[in-house]
Amino acid sequence: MTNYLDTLTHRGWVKFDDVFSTQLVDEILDEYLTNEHHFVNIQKQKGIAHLVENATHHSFVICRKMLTLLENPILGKFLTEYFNGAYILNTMGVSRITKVNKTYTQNIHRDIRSFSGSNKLWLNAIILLSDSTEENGATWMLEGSQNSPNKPEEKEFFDNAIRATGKKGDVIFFDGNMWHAAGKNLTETDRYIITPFFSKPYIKQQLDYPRALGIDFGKTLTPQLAQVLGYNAMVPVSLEEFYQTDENRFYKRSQG
Ligand SMILES: O=C(O)CCC(=O)C(=O)O
Repeated sequence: MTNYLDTLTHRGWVKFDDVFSTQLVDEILDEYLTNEHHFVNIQKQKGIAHLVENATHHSFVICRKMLTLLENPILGKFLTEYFNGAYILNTMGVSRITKVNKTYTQNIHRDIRSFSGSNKLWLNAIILLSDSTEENGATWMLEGSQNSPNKPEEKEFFDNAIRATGKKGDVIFFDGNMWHAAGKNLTETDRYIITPFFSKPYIKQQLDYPRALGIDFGKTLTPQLAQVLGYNAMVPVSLEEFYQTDENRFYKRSQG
């Protein structure tokens, strides 16, 4: 793992090849496409569908097969080493890059709102559900930009950024401070990715996963998956929930 961590530190990103089988990835994409309308309906009801076209968030709340992706032992070991201990899932969504319309991730951006410098608070991942090439939208990444709080100018970005290409089933990790953008898709075939973003347990999740999935659901999970989904880092909502013996605490001591 040391080599992967070194690459991440020096380049700002690193790729793990062939982590997930084509069969698993295809099953996950099928389940997603069958259920995408649930997300789009809510986006439409709230009047924001045009802002988030081709992107859905917290997709595994409905598409449960996706949870398998969070149980991979190699990625788990890497994440534990990166965070030097406990970590949780902060957010996770699916995005599509098409030839015909724009996805907001194609804008130059970074996903952590407050620059955190070398503090290891947040790590982005991209799981490739499609082969990702320069022609179909592979991510532009400006190596080194993870060390700077300032957004680069468009010219500086596109003159110097590299393309993080890969194959279906590969996983790319990159520093949450890195400025990046999805590319354009010049092909007729849509490109799909899943983006789990991980953080230290004391950073608020973008959706309260333990309550969204249910406390009883947590009891059916492996300890590792329950940890990643935040079941050990919950915030109590009453004094009764707050005053607890150690083993029953909502936010466990192990969470940093
Ligand atoms: O599609 C990509 O390659 C980039 C995705 C991205 O930038 C994001 O989800 O924040």
